[in-house]
Amino acid sequence: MSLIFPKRVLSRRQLLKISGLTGMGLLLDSCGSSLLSETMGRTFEPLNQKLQELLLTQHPIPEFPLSAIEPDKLLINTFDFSPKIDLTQFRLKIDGEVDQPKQFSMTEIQNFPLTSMVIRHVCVEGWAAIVQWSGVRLRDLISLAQPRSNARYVYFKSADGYYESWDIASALHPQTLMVYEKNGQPLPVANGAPLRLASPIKLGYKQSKWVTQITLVDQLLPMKGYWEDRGYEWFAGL
Ligand SMILES: Nc1nc2c(c(=O)[nH]1)N[C@H]1C(S)=C(S)[C@@H](COP(=O)(O)O)O[C@H]1N2
Ligand SMILES: [Mo]
Repeated sequence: MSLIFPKRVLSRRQLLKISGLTGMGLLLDSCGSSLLSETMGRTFEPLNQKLQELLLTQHPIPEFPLSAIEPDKLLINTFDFSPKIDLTQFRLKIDGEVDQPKQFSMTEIQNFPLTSMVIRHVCVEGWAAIVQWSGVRLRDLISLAQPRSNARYVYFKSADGYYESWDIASALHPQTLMVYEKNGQPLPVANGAPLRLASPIKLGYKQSKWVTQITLVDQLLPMKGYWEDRGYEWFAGL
């Protein structure tokens, strides 16, 4: 992993230098089903979170040119099944710690300004792909719902039973998008159509497909995410 993804290692190194955990801290990178990495994750996550939030809110992530797209490298990674979603019924709900809960149809979502980015998708299972994603900025959808000042985390519910939680700073990052196109084409169902998360600042498992509900909360619940609840790191920053 280190040789394949130098960018990720750099930001890890920076953190490890600051937290003085060189070596030990690298254990946090592993797929974490061991007791040790779970314990380490719990103990040091608040520190990581604070530093990473600072680092990432200040730096936009450089994007790739269209010519760098690797169409065949994005592998389908779905824990169970691809849900069938009826587009006429589909609504993206935004609720929780907001003053104006919202529901958007795909037509409404597609009427918001389109943002495109070419970024690297990185899966902890050891593969990566440069992909173009297009859709709307999550921050624009969230701001329409008028988030309350106590909103600190964001939960994403998916139609296949998957769930994820993010820190609010990462969710509001300008390159965190709800996307409905992949490499200039309508998003395939296997990749999360009608709507999925995409962001260059988080590992692949944070990027929920088939998102139907976005809930702002003031604290994390015992269920943090599908893979996190099976031992993977929660922040999962790149
Ligand atoms: N709803 C849902 N979202 C998901 C997953 C999933 O199983 N269900 N898998 C995650 C993982 S581990 C990765 S690497 C990416 C894979 O996205 P892709 O299948 O479009 O390549 O989706 C993420 N989002
Ligand atoms: Mo993944």
